[in-house]
Amino acid sequence: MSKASAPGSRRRFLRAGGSALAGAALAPAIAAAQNKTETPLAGQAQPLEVAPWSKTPGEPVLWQPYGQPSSFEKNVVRRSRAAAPFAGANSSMTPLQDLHGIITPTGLVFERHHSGIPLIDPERHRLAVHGLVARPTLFSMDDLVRLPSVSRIHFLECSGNTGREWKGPGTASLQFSHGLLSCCEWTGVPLSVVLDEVGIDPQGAWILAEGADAAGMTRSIPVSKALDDALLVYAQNGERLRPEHGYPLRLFLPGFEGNMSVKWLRRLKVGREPFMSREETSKYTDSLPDGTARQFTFLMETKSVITFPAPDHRLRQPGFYEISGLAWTGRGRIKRVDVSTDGGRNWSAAALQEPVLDRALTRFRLPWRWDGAPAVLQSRAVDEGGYVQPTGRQLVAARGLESGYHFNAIQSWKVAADGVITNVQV
Ligand SMILES: Nc1nc2c(c(=O)[nH]1)N[C@H]1C(S)=C(S)[C@@H](COP(=O)(O)O)O[C@H]1N2
Ligand SMILES: [Mo]
Repeated sequence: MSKASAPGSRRRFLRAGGSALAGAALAPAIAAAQNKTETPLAGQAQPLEVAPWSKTPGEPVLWQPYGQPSSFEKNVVRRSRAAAPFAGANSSMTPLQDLHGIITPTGLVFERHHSGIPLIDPERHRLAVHGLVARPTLFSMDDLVRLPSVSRIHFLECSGNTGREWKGPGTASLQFSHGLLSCCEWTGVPLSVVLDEVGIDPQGAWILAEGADAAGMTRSIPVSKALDDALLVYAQNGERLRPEHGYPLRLFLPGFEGNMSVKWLRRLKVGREPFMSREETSKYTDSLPDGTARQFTFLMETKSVITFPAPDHRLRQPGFYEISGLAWTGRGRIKRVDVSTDGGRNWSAAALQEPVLDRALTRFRLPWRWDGAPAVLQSRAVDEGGYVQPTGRQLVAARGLESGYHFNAIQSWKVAADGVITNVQV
């Protein structure tokens, strides 16, 4: 046996391990422990308790044929603002405060439905492609899944995300302020492949996409986007779409507002002009102070938010914390994220977790020692084109207070001396 198992060696082993692992934060405590025989740290060298779950065999294989999180994680769930007139026309939010890395687990992906979740039989589902095409075609799911496919990791954000922050802090939690946001691996057929199959007329400039839900949601998509990187998606994070995300087929437009990624897709009609549907005239336009509105604001702008610490957390004591958050842009890749702990006076560049993907969430991190004094935490994303995430004041100066969509301002979280965190505007 090795030296580590010799009598009396356990404490030396722990000390060595402790010293090797300790950063500057732990070094003084370890030095103190090494100088005394009985200290709180030396107490940690007592034999491990043998817990009840170590004494009997555990649950059998196939305990849960479809795996579920630990019951100790039962608070990590989507949440919804209640009190919509019809529960089907509502949304639920992703618990960003509890997530790690960049992929959103499918069961925690936010939902936005205009008329509930249709339960569609994939055998009976058809996609009609017609209008200015040489060969109008009805595709079955089997027809589509046979075609050449791709998988891409992209964020999906509702353009109404953070809409309540236009007029100052509107929500008391990260989940409710920024939770209409997710990032998944999407698998499907490039729309360009299907348009090639049907022979799109050179006069075609716009495509109407229609959902099979009771809302019959429709949006006009520029043909340039359709031929570039639009996907007809049937799988998400490795499995077929869930009903709430468009099973069996949805459109997916990387970097564009979530509303255009029409779920339960049943029809694509090619035309010369945009179709001026409800969702691109009375809704999903941005009212300006002079009474006009911006229309067809497809791109989701460069944005970021600190996900830890956030109002959904409370800091128990001063000391070391890792500030962590997410940045994303419909324009391409994130180049830099700056973090401030003093309300924007000083900024430090955060570390970006690789891989930094095109139009995906990017995780950033910055070590922080909280001294126990009030602090205001902010993050500011810069994309590869040099666009800098604006302040709320800059955004309001440019667009006024009538808009509900496309609010991408810097978010401020205030940490009070008691560790309580609130949403503030500075
Ligand atoms: N057919 C249809 N497609 C739809 C919607 C809808 O209600 N019906 N909601 C849209 C909106 S507003 C958003 S933000 C996204 C949400 O996608 P998710 O529920 O998969 O997160 O789907 C879009 N596609
Ligand atoms: Mo949306």
